[in-house]
Amino acid sequence: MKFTKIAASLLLTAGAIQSLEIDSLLAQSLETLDAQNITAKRDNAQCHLGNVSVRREWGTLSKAEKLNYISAVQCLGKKPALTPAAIAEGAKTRYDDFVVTHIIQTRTIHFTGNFLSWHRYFVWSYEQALRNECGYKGAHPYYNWAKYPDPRKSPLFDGSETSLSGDGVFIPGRNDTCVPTAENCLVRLKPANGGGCVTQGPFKDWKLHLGPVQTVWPGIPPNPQANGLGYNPRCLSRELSPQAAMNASDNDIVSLILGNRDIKSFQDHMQNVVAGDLGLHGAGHYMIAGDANGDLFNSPSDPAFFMHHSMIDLVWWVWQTLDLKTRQNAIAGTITFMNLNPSRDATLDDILSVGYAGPPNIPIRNAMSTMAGPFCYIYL
Ligand SMILES: *[C@@H]1O[C@H](CO)[C@@H](O)[C@H](O)[C@H]1NC(C)=O
Ligand SMILES: *[C@@H]1O[C@H](CO)[C@@H](O)[C@H](O)[C@H]1NC(C)=O
Ligand SMILES: *[C@@H]1O[C@H](CO)[C@@H](O)[C@H](O)[C@H]1NC(C)=O
Ligand SMILES: *[C@@H]1O[C@H](CO)[C@@H](O)[C@H](O)[C@H]1NC(C)=O
Ligand SMILES: [Cu+2]
Repeated sequence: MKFTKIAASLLLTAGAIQSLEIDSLLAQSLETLDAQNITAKRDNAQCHLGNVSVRREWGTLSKAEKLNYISAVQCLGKKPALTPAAIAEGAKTRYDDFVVTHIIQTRTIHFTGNFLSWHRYFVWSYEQALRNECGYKGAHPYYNWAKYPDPRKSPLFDGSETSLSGDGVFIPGRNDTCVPTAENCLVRLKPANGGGCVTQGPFKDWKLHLGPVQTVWPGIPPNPQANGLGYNPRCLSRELSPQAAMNASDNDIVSLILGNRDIKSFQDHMQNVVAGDLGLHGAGHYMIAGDANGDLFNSPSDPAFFMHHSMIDLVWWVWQTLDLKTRQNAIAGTITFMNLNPSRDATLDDILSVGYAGPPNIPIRNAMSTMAGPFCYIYL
């Protein structure tokens, strides 16, 4: 009962624009876990609802919690990289270790059987670095797209001192952005009010060091290396887009969760861009856009990446929890991007690696429950 009550009270104080169906599903997931009093074996200990760490929506964090998170991210952006220059010349900071890992593995972690589990492990690894190396005290927050039809008005992107900075400066006279590519324009995004460098808020001086690899954003100087791992310092650009946010509405989230009973259709609908619809994964990236979020490879260069991917993980967690028996260990898909180079199916024994980002390799099997393996967290 404990968590259901907390959830109910948070929903009332979260500044939500309306009561969302996804919040009811979230509360239902907590109720399920509570009713079963799930106790999972972790690597060295036990995880149960009495001591699980609780990830919350950015808008529900206190000012002190937000500032603590922001300064921890900036701290990672100042510590030296662990990645050797021989692997990535452009890796200058501890933060860059995460970007490099994502760039190197892009073709084997998207549109693959490990997409959800790899990104779960990636966000957790980042959370551990923030906590263990940079003094962050909380659980990793998330950004619930559906709460903010206009991302520019969200507490995460309002440009204030408690945001991850807001929109980029407005660049007039631009073309529409075609997704996924100009040649295959399935979704046409109109220019909004940004497009250029972020010049205000805590991340106004944030620098991208790596990439681009395949950004849809125009006018970005190419990386000195074709693999995007060379040093290419430049500003963080963004274009917060209410149009893209339309494809991550409450209805989109709930339809995905309730309308897809097997993992293959669930993960495909989450990632696939189809005519007129970015899908939840694409919508979350393109509502932030700019150089980084317009680049499948280099997207973690923008710290907002981790807020979006926590929400992706939340959606998977809710989907799993609605039918733990059949969904906890459900896996589908192969080990290559869209299976374009045909390959075998992924299995629970395949290895997840985050490289120099830190934590050891684990089998996918250990990343299927957020309360087992190395993890001990839930969402509220
Ligand atoms: C839930 O499980 C934990 C750990 O096993 C135990 O300490 C606690 O008493 C249980 N709570 C209820 C309500 O059964
Ligand atoms: C949770 O509590 C159990 C005892 O019930 C303890 O063994 C374990 O270390 C705790 N786990 C965490 C993550 O604090
Ligand atoms: C807009 O697109 C056209 C056609 O591809 C191109 O020639 C032009 O340079 C683009 N304009 C800008 C501002 O990017
Ligand atoms: C996706 O967004 C477009 C606007 O770009 C909108 O017309 C369309 O209805 C949306 N589709 C879904 C499924 O949300
Ligand atoms: Cu990714």
